[in-house]
Amino acid sequence: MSAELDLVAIGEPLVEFNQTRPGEPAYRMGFGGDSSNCAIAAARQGARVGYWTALGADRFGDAFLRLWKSEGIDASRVLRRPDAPTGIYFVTHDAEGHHFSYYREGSAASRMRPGELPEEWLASARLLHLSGIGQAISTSACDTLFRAIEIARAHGRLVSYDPNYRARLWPLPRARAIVEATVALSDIVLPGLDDARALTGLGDPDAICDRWLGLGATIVALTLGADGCLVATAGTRVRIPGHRVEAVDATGAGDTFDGVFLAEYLRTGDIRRAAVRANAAAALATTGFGAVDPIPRRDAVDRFLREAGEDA
Ligand code: KDG
Repeated sequence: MSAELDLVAIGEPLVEFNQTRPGEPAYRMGFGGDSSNCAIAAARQGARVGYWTALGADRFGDAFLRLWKSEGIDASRVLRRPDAPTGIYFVTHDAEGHHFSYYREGSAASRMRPGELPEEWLASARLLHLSGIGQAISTSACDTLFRAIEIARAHGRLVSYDPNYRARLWPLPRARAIVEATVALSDIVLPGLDDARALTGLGDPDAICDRWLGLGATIVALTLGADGCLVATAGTRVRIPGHRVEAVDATGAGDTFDGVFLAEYLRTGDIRRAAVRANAAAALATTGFGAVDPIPRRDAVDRFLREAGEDA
């Protein structure tokens, strides 16, 4: 079967209400959900992207379908449920950073089941992307994502995984066990440093990469916040320093890194180029509020890199 899509992502999209100023009771509506953010970031780089989930048969679900259509993302297999809502979350900001409050229990996506997966459509993509959040929202969602991995691997497709640890969604021992099992089935692992530290109990970025490469991943692309990223394979270490930007909201920056890294890696097969672009895009994503609006397009990343004197 020839690949029709570069990448498909699976998970839970959530409508976002992002506080406009710390301490003020005003929230701006937008879109979020790590796997959807990643899909949009890849599409904005020019990749052919698909997204699969289940949405409520509600207005927020309609809004997501309009969003993906406007981004050129194939959402043709997304399910709608009349008996369960699309999930939402609020982001509040204070001196310690940003904080999430979720309203997602029993959501349409959390009720996904393995038998609902569009198997042929999934198998037609070069790469499957999923995250630890998608696994944490329910047992049936976790089973569905493992089944999706099985399908992708059976068709010789790549699997990428962002562990995206959310302590409020599942206990650490369970998260550790599931994340380790998933890393062992993944080609590309894209963790953030804080999550990776919590999940491995290790502090040093190189040691974290060694641990996850040792489990079976081929590429570990570890984001280091303002310090950039470290990308590791069995024989290589690529370190890209962070960019100084006027950061106002880090929501979705890691997802942007994932989508841009994957799009560029699938386009060129070059982990350094992928890391340079993803690192720049993630920095740009922190300069605006919300998860989706500030995700940069290809030309914005080109311009930013030119101005920074970097070539990618
Ligand atoms: O990375 C940003 C995401 O965390 C946000 O969009 C919400 O995916 C989300 C989640 O489930 O926490």
